[in-house]
Amino acid sequence: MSVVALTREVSPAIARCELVHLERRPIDVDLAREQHRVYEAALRSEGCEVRTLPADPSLPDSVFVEDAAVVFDEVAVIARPGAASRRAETESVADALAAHRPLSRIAAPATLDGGDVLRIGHSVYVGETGRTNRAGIDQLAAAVTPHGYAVHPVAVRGCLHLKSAATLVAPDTVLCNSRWVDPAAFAGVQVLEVAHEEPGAANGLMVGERLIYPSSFPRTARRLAERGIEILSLNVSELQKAEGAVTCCSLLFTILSE
Ligand code: CIR
Repeated sequence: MSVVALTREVSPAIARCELVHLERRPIDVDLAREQHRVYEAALRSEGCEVRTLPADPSLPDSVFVEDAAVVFDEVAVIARPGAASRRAETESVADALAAHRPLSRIAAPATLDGGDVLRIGHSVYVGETGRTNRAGIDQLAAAVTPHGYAVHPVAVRGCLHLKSAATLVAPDTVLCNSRWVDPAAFAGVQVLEVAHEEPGAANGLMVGERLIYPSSFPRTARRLAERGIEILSLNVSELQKAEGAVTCCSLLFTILSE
């Protein structure tokens, strides 16, 4: 089964990215590009076929493709990002996905960022955040409930997206910052708490047998390793300055037929 990782090159305008919880700090664009290339290489090393969209100088945040769509086996839901500056990111992502899935689109006044959607099997947890509103959650539910998914709204506080606060780091384990989301929201899985000193540490990307994980959270990385989770540690400092993390730089989906 072939897994595609859809990515997009770092925009030369990334310094003008949206920021909500972080102070603006200078971003080294060349280093960001290099870190992104290493990220893509990690995806390849785990067996993904990486397909990269060209950089777009008019869309500062467009490297964060996760926010533009949510891909299920049955349908790709094209998001409507909560930040107006990011809305034009979705068209090229929709074009890239159209060959692989029927498309369903989130429409105004709804907003939804893919970073707010955490799928665990057929349970779809959706953060209600500054980026994703209740109408966005309802439209996502309308698109995927007919395919057997159950959509659960989740309250999130203190961070950008649900997946800033919780991600799946093993088939049965959610890594979570319980100050930002109540872990009781996730039924039937084990919860591993981030190290207290590392509030931003809850975002890891499971791919193949490993977890792509930022090198900037060593204490939480130790907790993951103690659970037997194998980590591919990456320095993503420049992407983190743009309030990005590791899930947000790719859209992973299985090729069902081509
Ligand atoms: C934003 O504020 O939209 C971007 N600067 C960061 C988006 C990160 N996306 C994600 O974690 N899914």
